[in-house]
Amino acid sequence: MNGTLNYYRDPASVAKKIHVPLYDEVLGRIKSRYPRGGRSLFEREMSRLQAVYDIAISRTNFIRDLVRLLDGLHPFYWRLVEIEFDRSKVREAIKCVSKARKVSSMLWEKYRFRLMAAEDKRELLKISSEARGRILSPYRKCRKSFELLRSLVVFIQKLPAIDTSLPTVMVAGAPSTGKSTIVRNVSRAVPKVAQYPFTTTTIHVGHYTTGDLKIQVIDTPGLLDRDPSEMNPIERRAVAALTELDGVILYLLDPTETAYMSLERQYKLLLNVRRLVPRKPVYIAINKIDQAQRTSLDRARKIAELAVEKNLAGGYMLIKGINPADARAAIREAIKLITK
Ligand SMILES: Nc1nc2c(ncn2[C@@H]2O[C@H](COP(=O)(O)OP(=O)(O)OP(=O)(O)O)[C@@H](O)[C@H]2O)c(=O)[nH]1
Ligand SMILES: [Mg+2]
Repeated sequence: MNGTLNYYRDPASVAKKIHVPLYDEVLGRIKSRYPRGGRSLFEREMSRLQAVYDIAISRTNFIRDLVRLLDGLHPFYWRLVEIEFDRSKVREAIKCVSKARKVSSMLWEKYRFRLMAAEDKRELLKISSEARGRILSPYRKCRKSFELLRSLVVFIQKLPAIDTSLPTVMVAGAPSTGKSTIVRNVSRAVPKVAQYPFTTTTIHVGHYTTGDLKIQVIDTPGLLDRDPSEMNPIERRAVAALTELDGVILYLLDPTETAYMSLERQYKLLLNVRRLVPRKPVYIAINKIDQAQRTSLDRARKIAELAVEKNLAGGYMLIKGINPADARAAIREAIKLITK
């Protein structure tokens, strides 16, 4: 957990210790551990019932760790979870398993006494068989819940580790503006770089140390200039980072002929980002200056100046992000907006 905020710093490592069995696996475990023969009929039936109950409970102990994990999940991670999972369904699934544990405990108490009070062999066998069925029944009803919770835990196991206490630069912009190139060039993170849009589909985290300052650098997927309600899951992951994490946004402008979006649309996108995060500092880097034509560069500069004038950005610079020194300089300039 993060000491000050009580959030898990690396939920993936916590989730890796949680195993969610499927209902059939719980059943399989019971069958393989089923006590057979030996002692008196009463003892045998009692120990069978006990095995059913004990295994069902011990196999679902994960629910406590999972609830604790979800309670300590930073809102950013919750946003990522909610892109893939319906939160109310997750809640229902947890309720289903928790309830099954409670109901089975009550039934176990009840049937233990009924077994003890059985008057003959036939009644004993009848009560015992009924008890096993009823103790397992609430778990069987959670079949889908087990599946959902398992995929949720597997999803959390893959979430990136974000340290909310570090000064953070979130690299954002339209597709193919060169975001991942910069993150690769300043850190050990290795997000894929390619010419096609939406190469990055999820959040990547790297670290860049300059002097005494350790900076967390976050690569986000490309954004399109459209309303959040129309965004695809890839864009929504970028928005999750921009809105939920503290830090400064390094907004890249691509002034080249081959840019995915015109400079006007990239400006419009900046306005959209501003609307999403009105108070977060933004620093603009006009990227790929090695490839841009003079006229486009002038236009990009005008746009950046307008953005600074309108308080949409705290400053701008021109870079070629493929050059590691330029990439580092952009991160250092951006972080100044929050560390000065
Ligand atoms: N000429 C030139 N090309 C660059 C520069 N920076 C990045 N590129 C190229 O631009 C293309 C896209 O780069 P990426 O880093 O994948 O861009 P991205 O913004 O992460 O793209 P998405 O993840 O798809 O949004 C790649 O072909 C890079 O090599 C630069 O400074 N100069
Ligand atoms: Mg990328």
